[in-house]
Amino acid sequence: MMKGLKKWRLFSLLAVLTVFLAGCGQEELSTLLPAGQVGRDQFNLLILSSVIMLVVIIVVVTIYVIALVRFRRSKLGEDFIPEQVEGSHKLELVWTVLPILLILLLAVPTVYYTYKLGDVAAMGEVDEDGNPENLIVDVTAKLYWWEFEYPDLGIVTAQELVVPMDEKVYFNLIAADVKHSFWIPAVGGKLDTNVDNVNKFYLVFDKDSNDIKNGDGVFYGKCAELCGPSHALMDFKVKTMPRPEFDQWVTSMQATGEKQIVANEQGEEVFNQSCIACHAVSAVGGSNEKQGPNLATFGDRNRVAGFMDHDKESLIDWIKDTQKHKPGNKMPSFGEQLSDQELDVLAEYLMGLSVEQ
Ligand code: HEC
Ligand SMILES: [Cu+2]
Repeated sequence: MMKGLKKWRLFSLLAVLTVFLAGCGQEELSTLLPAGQVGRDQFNLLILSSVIMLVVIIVVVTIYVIALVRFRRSKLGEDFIPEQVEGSHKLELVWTVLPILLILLLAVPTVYYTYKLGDVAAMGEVDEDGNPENLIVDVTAKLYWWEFEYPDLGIVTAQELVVPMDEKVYFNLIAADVKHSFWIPAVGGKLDTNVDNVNKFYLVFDKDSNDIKNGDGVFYGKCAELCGPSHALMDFKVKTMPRPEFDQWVTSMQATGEKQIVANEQGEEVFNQSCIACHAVSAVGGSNEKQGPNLATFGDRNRVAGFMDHDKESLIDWIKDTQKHKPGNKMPSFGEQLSDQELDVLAEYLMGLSVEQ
């Protein structure tokens, strides 16, 4: 009977663990599968500190259990007085020096990497021709979406960060309204985006996001600072690609400043009436001019509003009732203003905003 019960307990423990651990190790969003040098450095620190803590726990628990078992009153009798060790030099030395060593072992690499990963000295460097050596992205976090501006390339995008692989990409992080936090679990972070000061750091992306099997070809980014009712939906996506492909993407983004191919002219008309006040459809020009995200490459995105499926139905759903999907967000719902036919052509038009072939 006892044996059966024990087996059953073990089984349920394993079952629960399976559910928990199933959440780990997904390439597109796991710190445990780092996809860049920064992520790897952070991961190694994590392992180092976990191992040290584990050793301490094991040693302490072992001593504790030995003491419990060996010095039971029932075993040694009421009058037993154990050996008195007060003032023992040997013991005092052990429990002073060992923790100091452990803390040094933790502190030295932690401080080293904190400075290394925060080193943005190379950020503004230019080559002989005066061209910037490194890619810089200005990130602005807003309730509840992300804007990515490439100041040296003259383009801006939203919700989807596109970066070249195998080089340092430098970030200027700022928030427009309240405090948010920029985090790409598989690649590195997180760093707060504050309202009144710019935080800087760099990341390295060394895996092609195209090769991620179940992540739709993107890494997942998150807001990691509770910022309001839709905080949990404040996601963004990261596309990484080889340098030549990235350069191509930049060129086509820059071309959205000129006349674009319009997939649905009626849709464009509706857009120009109801939406253009808050949304730009050209990636060229500064940020912060409009209240809503830049929609220049909306057709190439992987999500609507950062988290909904990227298809026509979800898009129409979003425009009709934005507040149902993302409570508290700054876009009004249009379900009452626009007819089904208008919504349909509008969605057709937006899905056609594409620079990828
Ligand atoms: C008052 C300003 C405002 C108006 C008008 C407005 N929007 Fe928005 N829109 C926003 C804001 C702000 C967001 C970001 C919402 C969020 O994700 O928190 C947004 C998000 C979106 C998104 C999701 C963007 C993405 O990158 O996934 C789409 C699509 C969109 N709007 C389409 C429209 C359409 C179509 C209209 C016209 C019918 C419209 N918007 C009118 C402010 C506006
Ligand atoms: Cu948040």
